[in-house]
Amino acid sequence: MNKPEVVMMGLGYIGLPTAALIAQNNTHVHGVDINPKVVETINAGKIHIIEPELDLAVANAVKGGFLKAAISPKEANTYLIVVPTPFKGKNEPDISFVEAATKAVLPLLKENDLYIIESTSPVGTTEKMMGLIYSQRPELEGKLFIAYCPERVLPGNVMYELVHNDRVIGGVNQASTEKAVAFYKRFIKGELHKTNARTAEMCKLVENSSRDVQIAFANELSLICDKADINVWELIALANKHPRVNILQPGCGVGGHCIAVDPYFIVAEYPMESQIIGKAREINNYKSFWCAEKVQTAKLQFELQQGRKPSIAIMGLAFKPNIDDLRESPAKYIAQKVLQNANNEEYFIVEPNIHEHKVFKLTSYQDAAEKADIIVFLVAHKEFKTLKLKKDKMVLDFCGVLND
Ligand code: SAJ
Repeated sequence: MNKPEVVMMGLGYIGLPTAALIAQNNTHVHGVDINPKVVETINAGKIHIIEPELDLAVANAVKGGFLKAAISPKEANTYLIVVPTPFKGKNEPDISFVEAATKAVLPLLKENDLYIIESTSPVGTTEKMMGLIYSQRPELEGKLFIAYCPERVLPGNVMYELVHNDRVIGGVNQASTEKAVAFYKRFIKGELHKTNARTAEMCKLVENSSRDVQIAFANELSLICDKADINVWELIALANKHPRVNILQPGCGVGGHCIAVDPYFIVAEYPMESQIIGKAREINNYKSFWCAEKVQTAKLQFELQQGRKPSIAIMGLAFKPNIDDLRESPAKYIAQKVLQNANNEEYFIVEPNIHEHKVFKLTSYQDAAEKADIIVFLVAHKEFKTLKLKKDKMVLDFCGVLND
């Protein structure tokens, strides 16, 4: 391949689709991942993650010679940092991957290069990385373009949203913002909104915190309604008939690698000020614990009433409906907790979007619903909506799958 124009540091859930999108536009991309297996898979034109339409985009990009993966970067004009930012210790953001990726490209940087961070990052990270770059390469001070541009795509709809979503782009100075906007304009149809790096960083955190807070409100209502003997799904549907009310749906907790994580980036930095954001995290975590406790209570109730142990179906393990992603999944947490409390009952674990799991023995949703005495709906997968449940079943619907 010719000298690449773009280096993509990180070929995960966001890096790989973004690399494929850029490459589709006949731009040479050198993708970097520390995992040699990932590199090998991509260079074979295949993918290591599940995302609709990504397989074809990567296959075409590799076949056309516009995307090549490697374990280390090369000289280019634009460097994108798209690596994970997990948390460590007591919910403190860990930017060591961003730092490592920056250090890896540092020796390759030259005047007029564009360096962009897309990874979700605590406020101030872009300025911090700028400090790191200029401390090692003082001759480049003021001669690079440095910006932050968070991704906003929804897993399951990434290839569409990457192109069509609006983006927020914040440079460390005006020239950097303009340069980054010009870069994204080549690939993105959504509007590109200009700001500074700190605002762009906070914007990403706020978007996901806002959703977390709204879901916490719905989850709090579900706890109240359980005590008040009111159907929370009906209640929310009715309240949402008001022209200015739009309550989200309660569930068995909040999962995934974004919404359940990003609010901590604000709380860790501004603990005194972020009361609602912190409390929302607590409520959403508590909701999963509460669901597991409810299963325990139902088990005991069944045993008291029927004089025998129930069989129990746990319906769904994914972190949200109709996907196969089990990472940070509240449903998986609840299944584990319920199994830890098992006392010789029979369990059927169901996840229609995966064929096998190394911990859970999976049962088909039809069999589980047919055989179990207690049916616990954790995820509103579309398959579950087709079930015709017998009248004698004890049903715990934590995700409103029966209320659609
Ligand atoms: N959930 C509810 N009730 C709802 C909606 C969602 O309980 O009414 C739960 C889901 O079941 C799931 C969790 O919330 O466990 C998160 O699901 P999600 O669909 O809200 O979001 P994610 O994590 O798949 O993707 C989010 C998106 N952010 C926003 O909608 C603000 C996406 O646009 C981001 O790009 C992504 O996080 C990210 O990477 O940050």
